[in-house]
Amino acid sequence: QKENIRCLTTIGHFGFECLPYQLVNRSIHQGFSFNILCVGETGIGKSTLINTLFNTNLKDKKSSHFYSNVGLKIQTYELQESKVQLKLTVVKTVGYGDQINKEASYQPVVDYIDAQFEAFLQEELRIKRSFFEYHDTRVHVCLYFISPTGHSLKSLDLLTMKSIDSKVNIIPLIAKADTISKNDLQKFKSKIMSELISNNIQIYQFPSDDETTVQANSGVLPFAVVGSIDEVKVGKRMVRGRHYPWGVLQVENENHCDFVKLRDMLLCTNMEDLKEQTHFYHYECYRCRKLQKMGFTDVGPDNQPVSFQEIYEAKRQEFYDQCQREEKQLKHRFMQRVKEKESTLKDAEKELQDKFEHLKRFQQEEIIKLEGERRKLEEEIIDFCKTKAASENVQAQLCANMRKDKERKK
Ligand SMILES: Nc1nc2c(ncn2[C@@H]2O[C@H](COP(=O)(O)OP(=O)(O)OP(=O)(O)O)[C@@H](O)[C@H]2O)c(=O)[nH]1
Ligand SMILES: [Mg+2]
Repeated sequence: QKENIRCLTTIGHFGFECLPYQLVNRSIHQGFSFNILCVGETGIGKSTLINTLFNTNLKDKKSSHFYSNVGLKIQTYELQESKVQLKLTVVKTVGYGDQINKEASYQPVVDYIDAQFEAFLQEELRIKRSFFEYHDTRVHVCLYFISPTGHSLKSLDLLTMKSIDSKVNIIPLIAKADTISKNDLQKFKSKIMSELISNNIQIYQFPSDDETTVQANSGVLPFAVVGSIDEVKVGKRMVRGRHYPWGVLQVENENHCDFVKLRDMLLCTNMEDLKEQTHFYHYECYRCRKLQKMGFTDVGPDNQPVSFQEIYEAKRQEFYDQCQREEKQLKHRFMQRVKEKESTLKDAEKELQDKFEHLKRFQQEEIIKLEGERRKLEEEIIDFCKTKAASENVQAQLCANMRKDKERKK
């Protein structure tokens, strides 16, 4: 009887087993975004590596070695691989390590990372949010290019990594790894790792829930990479590599360098984890610090949970009280200054009054003195006139007498 039952095999999926497909379809429709920060000295191979990673030629000019400060070059590209669209933002340092005084070299990098967190926080706090249109520029990964010196990390490397390790997922790379021999490379790798550990620098930790990835990546850090988008002929195949007089270095050959491991880890296996770490760990830390600085907290002084509204109202009251206090202080200070001004003005007025009285007295004395002198002068004039009149009389008398004498003589 059983043999007669017709078995049907289902074509397609039914029920909630379709949920993952919904996510896949929606993600493909929306597209993905990924933001990479490349920190490394001028000419260390940043642009070449990014081109190699995304198998494209993202045109980029070479930087000069003569910038007085470190800057950042930000470029956004729309890439597509089969049906998947990727909005890629690449931020590269310009002039990094070229200054004599390297003290402030890491600051622009720190400021850029913080500014992207701040922009996202501001978007989050807006009343009308537009997360679908918002271009999230938070840095998902920092590729730190280490010079292939074969010795140890430079102090600038340690300083920069230390100041950004709590803000971004750092993946250390040994750039231009084709310039170091295989033996030296292994020693260099262990030296770098021990220096990172002794300086307590946190680098990106691969997710530990996937055993195969953990095993594949163990002992590989820092990735020793070589970049090139040039095609070179090896046997009958064309491969991407660098052609030297003594042979060809194949970029995608795992025996030659760690490029494939880096690409797999960055783009195939851990891109989502890097984004999650950025959002749930680094951004969360920034947000927490920022909100705490603004006075927000989850629990009150009595260790009881407090709501956002309660904090807001308490803050508003605190602000109002502070305003009142400041207004009172200002008024008090103003009154004090008015009093001070009044008393100085009164002093000045008194001084002026005294001066005026003094001058008045002096003037009156002068008037009296002058009056006396005038009277004296008038008396003198009268006396003079009298004397003059008397002398004129005498003179006239004398003239008359002389005339009489003359006439008598005739
Ligand atoms: N040997 C070797 N040379 C490389 C490698 N990657 C890049 N180069 C060469 O190094 C030079 C500089 O490479 P870029 O990719 O322009 O370096 P960059 O860091 O982007 O330089 P700026 O943007 O000017 O700071 C070029 O001549 C590259 O061909 C590498 O892995 N090994
Ligand atoms: Mg470049």
